[in-house]
Amino acid sequence: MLDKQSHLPIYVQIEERLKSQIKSGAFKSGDPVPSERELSETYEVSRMTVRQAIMNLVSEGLLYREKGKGTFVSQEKIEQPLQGLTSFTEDMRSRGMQPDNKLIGFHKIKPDADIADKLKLSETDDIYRVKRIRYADQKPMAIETTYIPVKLLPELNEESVKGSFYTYIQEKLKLTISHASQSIEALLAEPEEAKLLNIQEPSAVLHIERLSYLSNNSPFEVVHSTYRADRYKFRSEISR
Ligand code: 16G
Repeated sequence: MLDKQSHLPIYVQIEERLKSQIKSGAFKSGDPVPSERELSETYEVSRMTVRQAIMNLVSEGLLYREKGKGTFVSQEKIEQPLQGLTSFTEDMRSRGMQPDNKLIGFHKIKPDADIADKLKLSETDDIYRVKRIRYADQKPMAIETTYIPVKLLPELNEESVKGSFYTYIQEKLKLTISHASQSIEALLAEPEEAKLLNIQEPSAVLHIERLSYLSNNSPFEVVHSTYRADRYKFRSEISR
């Protein structure tokens, strides 16, 4: 039962109960949680109090609502370490998930000033712009637009990016990927992104920009990625 004398508000205690039931596996992802009426009867509290707890868990991403159907337990987020320069394919395989790719754009274009600067090119040089949807276990996770200098990887073609781009660089071209810098920012999904990622609007997404280098210090990719914020969280180890 809940502790009505506690300094912890009742709705927070209900949140804690539901969280521990999710953690223990009593409620699994995709399971419906009991209705507001059932919860208010179980805990002998008002429906308003229960609603507050549910709303907080929905905004934390632990639960999601489906119109006319009810409230369900979300899938656990993929926790991505911020150390290590890994590829999407490697990341998904190391979690026992099946990576997949849908190539939705492959063009040779001229870079804008920002991309030219990052790739150490002039605006008259050519770059490839590769747009892919990345899937894990058949679910869309991210949209990636990769800008690659043509003079560095002249033979790149659609086949080279239908599988793992990093495998192509390392195994086919025998080049060494060495380091990268990366930034992450929270945005709202654009309508087209929401459609491709199969998420509702408005939804938060994580926008990541990565600039990666080969071991000879040549920048070989600028990548703009849009990750589903309901499926991803990033972790870094820090010390002092
Ligand atoms: C990751 C990288 C991306 C890289 C891709 C290669 C981030 C934010 N981005 O998605 O920069 O191009 O992996 O993946 O992590 P692939 O080898 O599976 O094609």
